Amino acid sequence: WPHVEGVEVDLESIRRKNKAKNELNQHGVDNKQQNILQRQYLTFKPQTFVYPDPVLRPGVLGNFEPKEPEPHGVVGGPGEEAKPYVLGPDYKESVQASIKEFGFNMVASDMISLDRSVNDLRQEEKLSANISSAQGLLSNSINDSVKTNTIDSFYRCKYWHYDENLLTSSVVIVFHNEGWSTLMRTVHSVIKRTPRKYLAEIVLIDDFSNKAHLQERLDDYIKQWNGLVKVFRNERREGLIQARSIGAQKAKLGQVLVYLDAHCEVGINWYAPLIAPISKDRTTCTVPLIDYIDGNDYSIEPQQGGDEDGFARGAWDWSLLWKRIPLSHKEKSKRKHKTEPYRSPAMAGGLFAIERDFFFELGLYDPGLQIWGGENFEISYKIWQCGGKLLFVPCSRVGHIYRLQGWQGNPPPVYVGSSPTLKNYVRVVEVWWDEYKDYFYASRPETKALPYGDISELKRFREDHNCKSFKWFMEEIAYDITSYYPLPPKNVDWGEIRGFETSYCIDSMGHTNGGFVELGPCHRMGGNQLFRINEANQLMQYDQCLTKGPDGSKIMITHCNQNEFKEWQFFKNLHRFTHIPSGKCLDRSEVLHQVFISECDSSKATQKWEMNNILSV
Ligand code: UD2
Ligand code: MN
Repeated sequence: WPHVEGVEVDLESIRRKNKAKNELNQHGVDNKQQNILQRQYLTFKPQTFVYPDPVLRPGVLGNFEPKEPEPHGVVGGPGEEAKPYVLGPDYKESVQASIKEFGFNMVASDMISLDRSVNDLRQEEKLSANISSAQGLLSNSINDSVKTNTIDSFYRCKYWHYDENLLTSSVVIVFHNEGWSTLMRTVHSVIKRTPRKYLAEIVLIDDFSNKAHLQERLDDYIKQWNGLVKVFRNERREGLIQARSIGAQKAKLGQVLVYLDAHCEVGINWYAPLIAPISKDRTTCTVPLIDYIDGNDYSIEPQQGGDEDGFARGAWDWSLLWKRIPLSHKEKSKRKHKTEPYRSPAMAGGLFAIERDFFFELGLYDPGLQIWGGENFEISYKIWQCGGKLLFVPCSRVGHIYRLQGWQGNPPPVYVGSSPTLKNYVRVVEVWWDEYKDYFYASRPETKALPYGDISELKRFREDHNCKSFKWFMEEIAYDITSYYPLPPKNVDWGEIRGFETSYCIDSMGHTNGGFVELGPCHRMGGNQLFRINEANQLMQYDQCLTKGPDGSKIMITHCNQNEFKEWQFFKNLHRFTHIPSGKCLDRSEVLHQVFISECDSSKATQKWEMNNILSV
């Protein structure tokens, strides 16, 4: 890895502002102090240390493990030990309002201590048998695999011992208009559960929030930590992706950057297991297991959808939606113990740790990615294809609050233009997917016309760093993704399906999974009027197929995999869609706006259709 100095992200405006004042003085750390810390940082390079691998010592609690239960926020108080905290009906209106504004029940959150205790979700004694009987079993068993299994079922995360000289970290949290107590609980949990000698700083990047509580109140509140927690403010809304790159530049003290969303709670002894693999190999990037914090009652549970141990790997479908897939046999067999880190093709995006210099060497995030989405894949591909590794770490657990339905969201700023997330996806597949990008366009044909900007710098980066091909990546790392998400067939045609020479188009009306499609005025915006017909004879919208409904005639839209509902043929010149199984033709009633199949009759105008590409969405 040749060393590349900090890659230019468009930070001019911020730089101009900050040149005038000394940021560090402003936040309570003077220059001298910073120089000392920087020097320590420079002499504390990973290369100069040999970090021993963690060892599992059955029967002896690992280092950094709390010997006593950690202090409660408010003993027996609301939400302690992550017990569900349910509010009575009196609060209904204020709860609804807070969900709309922040995506979470802030009324409940505000009542829960910022220092609350959490439940320990790490893998531990599976059987209720006590440790001495486990030890008995161990010493009696000669067979190694019995031994391993026994260790695995009796002793889990608590019994790993980590090196005492782990790398230090800057924890970076970017936020835009987040609720107060969920943001501050993130900060509190990090301070409370991270050994102080490893926590260099917590860097908050305020992505141009406009809520009063995130201004002076925040500045005042963090003074209690004497400079350990700092806040930097973007002068315009950058979006979470560039805000994280800015965070990498601002966070100068830690050797590792640990990113968290602004509504997390770190678990017990989260730090050592997450950082140890990076101390061993600086091109390794790690991700904790992300637990599910309920945004209504703040209980914490493991996420659904992993394997029998609750483990999953990160993946995608060919339209670039985030997916989780179980641990493969191959990854399982690479490890001796279930609680060891395992390889994952991709990360979810919000929570991860990466060595600071390594992140700069990777060029941080693509500066052309805007606001939200796709950056998790960009960084995953970049890491794997350019010589790094991405590991999920079962013993490091961090809870994340998922936004509730009813959240008003954060519309992107005007300067970004339309569909920033889709443009991000296009940039990512154009740079990293090589010939596989055709499968993305087959799944999202409308993105082909999106202006995604200049990617020549990124392509040059790929060459200069001898990054491997996507084909290599698909064969070596993401080898089983196609067994969950098969490569999609090519499209024969795509666009809106318009009644021939009319202004009415087939519209899913947002229905899925068994709803009916209807006719609506053509709007040429894609979305619910965007369909595609592929070489497998499927007529699709996103991951849904059209087929005939239970009455045998009305057209239904329902989820399908590659082998289902291969039922349609489009005769472009005849303006006809034929439903192969019934031999009938696609038809419509213009008065009732229904779409159905009926006996083919070439004299019927309502059986004539055209499929028009929509070039600007
Ligand atoms: C997931 C990720 C999130 C990010 C996103 C895709 C997890 C748990 N979460 O969605 O981190 O990778 O996918 O891009 O993996 N924010 C800003 N500026 C903005 C918008 C958001 O600073 O313009 C902040 C926001 O306050 C939060 C973070 O960025 O702290 C992530 O945003 P989110 O929580 O809305 O994303 P999420 O969890 O739905
Ligand atoms: Mn989030």
